[in-house]
Amino acid sequence: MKALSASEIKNLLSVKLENWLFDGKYLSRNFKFSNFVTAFSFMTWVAMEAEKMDHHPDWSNIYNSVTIRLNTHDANGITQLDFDLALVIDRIFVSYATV
Ligand code: H2B
Repeated sequence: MKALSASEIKNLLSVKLENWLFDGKYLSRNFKFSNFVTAFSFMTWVAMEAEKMDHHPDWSNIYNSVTIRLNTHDANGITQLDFDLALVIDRIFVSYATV
């Protein structure tokens, strides 16, 4: 999997992932929930999808807040896999917001 260039990353972000930031190393987004259990449930769902994709997030959780950072360690950069996983994560988050 080939690492994408900074301009490719910015372009893909602006088209598909407006809520994600690129800091030069990671795609990142923060997610807020009503409480810890809901946040952790979201993480569980993301974990199962990440495992299926064999592509895993770097993340942290404080109470109702989950911060996710994506990159591809094997390629030492951002690849299409990170965009694929970010879209899956966004879809999961949207469904949480409407439950
Ligand atoms: N996740 C992420 N984020 N980056 C990787 O390079 C990566 C991964 N590599 N999950 C996978 C697992 C690799 O180690 C296995 C062997 O496919």
